[in-house]
Formats: sequence, structure tokens, C-alpha cells
Amino acid sequence: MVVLSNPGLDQISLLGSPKVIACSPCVPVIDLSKPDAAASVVEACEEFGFLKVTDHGIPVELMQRLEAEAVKFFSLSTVEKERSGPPDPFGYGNRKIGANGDVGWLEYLLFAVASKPLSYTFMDFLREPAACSFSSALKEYLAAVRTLASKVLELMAEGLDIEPRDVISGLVMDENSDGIFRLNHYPPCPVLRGYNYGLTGFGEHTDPQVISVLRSNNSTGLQISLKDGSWVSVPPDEESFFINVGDSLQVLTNGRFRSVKHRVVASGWESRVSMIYFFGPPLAEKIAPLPQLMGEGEHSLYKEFTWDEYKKAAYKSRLADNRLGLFEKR
Ligand code: GA4
Repeated sequence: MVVLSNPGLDQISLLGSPKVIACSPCVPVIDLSKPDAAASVVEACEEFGFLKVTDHGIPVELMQRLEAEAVKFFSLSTVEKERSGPPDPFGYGNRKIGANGDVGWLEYLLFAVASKPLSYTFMDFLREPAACSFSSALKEYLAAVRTLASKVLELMAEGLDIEPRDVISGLVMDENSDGIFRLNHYPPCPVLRGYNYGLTGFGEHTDPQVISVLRSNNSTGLQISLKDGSWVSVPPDEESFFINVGDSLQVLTNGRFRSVKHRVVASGWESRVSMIYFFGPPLAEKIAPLPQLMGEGEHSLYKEFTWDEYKKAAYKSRLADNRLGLFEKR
């Protein structure tokens, strides 16, 4: 058994790595400029609930600009960073994830994102004159990723052959939609060096929203769970975006798309920075299978609920809980 004699690490679980396989060919890669993109997006959402998109039109310089601002923030002193905390649920957080006892080897900033005008939770550090470059990079990045998400969601509708094409994108582009943006920093964990173990950076979970759009620096750590329950590592690609199907999209498609279980494993050497935009519908929106997708005599697998009800239940849960289980018809 491995004992890590480092205060603060004792509650964070160690993960053995031997069973995780590298997943280069198995993560679906979709070039958005190709004519078969719509069909490939649907295939990926059914099989993995996860895909990587290339040729997405967002300049890598914009991603790097925001990443550099995040790195600048995370290198401030703890006292300075904690002026923007605790995350209740938005703000700066360190190790604690959510309010129900989950912990991980990371620090983060969580912002609520409003659509019109495009705005986000204001935090203490943004008051500094030097934070002007952070704000402008963040706003530009959020606007670009919204356009990308809308495109991917319209491709989904096209691939599913349902009209109107904005039937899914409209839910999360609505002016009252409920977006969240997350900047994560997983520092290297030197005590792991020399051991064949990883430390839980962000424990296994599914995202409650419709989709999440993730970009990370060139570091490893993200793992997804396949249908057979095995874990695979997602090779890093700092120029591409990764899309996760969330619980709400699983319900909208009556289980046809799969809300992907994923986690992040911290490493002994690398510093990982990821930026994730979670696209949720307006609070009052009913989350139920799209009628356009229901076959004759097909019934919903889920009880009816609003996004507000689902979100409230999610915030009472632990990360690894099967949140959709509460809403499945038995
Ligand atoms: C998982 C997806 C997003 O990161 C998040 C997370 C949220 C949080 O960090 O506050 C939650 C988690 C996430 C689901 C269950 C609850 C709420 C932590 C947690 C234990 C911002 C979200 O929307 O749900």
C-alpha cells in the first residue's frame, strides 16, 4: 500500500493506473468542415457521449490568451485568491468540490454565465486594473465557444434528422439560459513521483447540463468511461475542443445519447489547466424527450422535471452519484 505523508492529501483518493488504457484511436475526432460531420457527431454521442472537434474556427491564440490569464490568477498568493472565494457556488475554490464532501487535487474559478448581455459572475480579483486583460479574453472566449456550441448542437439536430435545426441549441442559447464557466488548475503533485498511482484531481461524475465544451493545455489527466465501464485516457490536444454529452441531453434524446462519466487524474509532473463552458437551459425549462425523436408508442424513460428541479437535486448530490437515477421511471 502506498502511504503519502503529505498533509492535506489524506482525504483525496489514489487511483491505480494499470487498468487505464491510452485511447488515441478510440476518441472520435470530428472535423467540423467535413460534409459527414452531422452523422459523425450523432454516432459519437451515441457510442461515447464524448467527441473531439477540429477545424472549429476558434483561434488557438484566443485559447492561449485566456489560459495565460488563468495561470496568472492561479499564481497569486492564497490570500489574494481566497478574496474571490469560497465558491458558493461561484467563486474561487481549492480542493473542495461542491458542498457535500467531495475533494480533489485542484483549485478553480467558477463563474455563472448569463447570455444577454454576455456576462459572468464578478469576483474580487476582477476589480484590479490589471484584470482588464482577463475580462476581455474571457468575454471573447465565451462568445466564441457559444458559437461553437450552437454549431455542434445544430449538427446534432441535423444528424438526428429533426426540425427545427435549432431545437436543441435554442434551449441553451436562450437569453435566460443557465451557463457555467469553470477554470481548473491541477498543480503537479510531487509526492506521486516514482509511484504508479495518480491522485484524484476531479472525481468521476457526469455533467448535469446539455453539453460541456472543454479545452485544456497540453497535459494528460482527462479520462472517460466507456460503455463497458473501462476507463481510457484522452490524449491532450491544446488546439481542439472536447464535447461532453450531459445528463440533460441524455434525457432530451430519451437515452439515445449517453451522458459520459469522466474524471481527471492529477500527475506528479504536469500542471493541467482546463477551461470548461457548461451549457444549461433556462431554469423553468422542462427537460423531457424531444417529441420529434419519439417513435410510435415510445415512452419517456424519465419522469418529467424542470432544469431548476434537476439542478437543485444535483447540488444535493455527491460527485459520483447517479443523479439521473432519481428521475428514471421504474
Ligand atoms: C459537475 C459539472 C460542473 O463542474 C459543475 C459541478 C458542480 C460544482 O462543482 O459545484 C457540482 C457537480 C458539477 C455535480 C454535483 C454537485 C454540483 C459539484 C457537486 C458535487 C459546476 C456542475 O454544474 O455540476
